Amino acid sequence: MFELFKKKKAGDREPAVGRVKDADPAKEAGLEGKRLPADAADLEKVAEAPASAVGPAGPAQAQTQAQAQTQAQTLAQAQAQASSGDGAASTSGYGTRAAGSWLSRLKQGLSRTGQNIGGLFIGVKVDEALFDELESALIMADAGVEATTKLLTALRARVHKDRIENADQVKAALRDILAEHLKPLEKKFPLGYASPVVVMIAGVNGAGKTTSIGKLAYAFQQQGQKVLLAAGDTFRAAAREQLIAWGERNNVSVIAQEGGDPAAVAFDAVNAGRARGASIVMVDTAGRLPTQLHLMEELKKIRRVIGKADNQAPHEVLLVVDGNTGQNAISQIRAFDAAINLTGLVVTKLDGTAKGGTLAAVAAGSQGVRPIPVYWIGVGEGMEDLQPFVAREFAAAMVGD
Ligand SMILES: Nc1nc2c(ncn2[C@@H]2O[C@H](COP(=O)(O)OP(=O)(O)O)[C@@H](O)[C@H]2O)c(=O)[nH]1
Ligand SMILES: [Mg+2]
Repeated sequence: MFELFKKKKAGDREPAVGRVKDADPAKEAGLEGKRLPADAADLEKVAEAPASAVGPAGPAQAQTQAQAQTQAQTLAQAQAQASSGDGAASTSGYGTRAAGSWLSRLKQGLSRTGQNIGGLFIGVKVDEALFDELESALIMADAGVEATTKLLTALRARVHKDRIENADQVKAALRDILAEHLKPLEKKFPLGYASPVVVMIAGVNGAGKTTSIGKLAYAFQQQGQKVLLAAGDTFRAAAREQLIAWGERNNVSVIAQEGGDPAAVAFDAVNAGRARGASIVMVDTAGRLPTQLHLMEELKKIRRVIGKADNQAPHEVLLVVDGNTGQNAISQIRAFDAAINLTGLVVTKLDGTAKGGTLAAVAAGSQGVRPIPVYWIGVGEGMEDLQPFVAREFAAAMVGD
């Protein structure tokens, strides 16, 4: 049984339940080649079905709604705070919010690393001891051996070539070298090249997948995109409710199913997206650890089944990584990449106590990781707290500038 939720204005949710044909990926083989307009037509019927088709909310459901409501309130507060931020207008194209406030949050978040690295250059001579301390500081910041070695080699060469004798200039050189090093991870998220662009989102529990999808729904709408969401985390009712709440806040539809198969939800969302002329469909998934092999298999299946609804899809496969994860992030990225072939990363919670060096490790291909682009960074819980990754800004925050 499928539910479709479309929120037009506050208090106007229209849940409806109907039967969707051939959407059970347990019959995965049977789905081959079926790109059914009939499916889409059924889904539209579903959307128009009377709300009375929904059973009364049980206690469990009532509870998850209460949780979603609390989250919505927290979010509204965060937004109210965010919108009172100051600074220059954003040049990111992600809304009109002041740029100063999110940049200062990134700096605040990386302040430990910023102080550890930036502090080394105060009132010292440029000598071997400085390079030694810098090496330790980069390792402490989770940059890993490969990136640290590469950065220091480049820095020594530049100090030598440019005959730098002043510690402040060494710091400036390090900032530039770090920015160049991170630059290959900087990539604008492409839009509009498929109808719809299908984006699958994965990651461990609590990384910030659902929140990031909510923020992205907002950002994409700001850019004139028509967004559809798929509640592929069918594992927890609260997760579905959370995505639906984000959908309501953004006035976008959410394809959801009570329990059941996440691949089926994803499949139907792609078809519904095509039928409704959505420009982008984002598929949420349940959190999982790379060591939970059966759950990694499930993720592969979701990817395969999305491909049956549209053989070019998913166009983007994103891993959401908590910026506080440290070195373990590398093994997460490697494992998810091996399973579902990632096209991009979203690094969240960089407003907290993240060290930041992990991105330098990714850029260096540390421990065999592929240098996968970082499309966005999360710097808070509010709607506008997801910003494109800019290597230069990130490098500046890491050296405490
Ligand atoms: N401070 C901060 N919190 C975040 C950020 N992104 C997500 N969160 C919070 O992290 C928690 C888990 O997020 P959620 O989206 O539910 O994670 P999921 O399990 O991966 O879907 C929530 O409390 C979010 O508000 C971020 O960039 N900064
Ligand atoms: Mg979630």
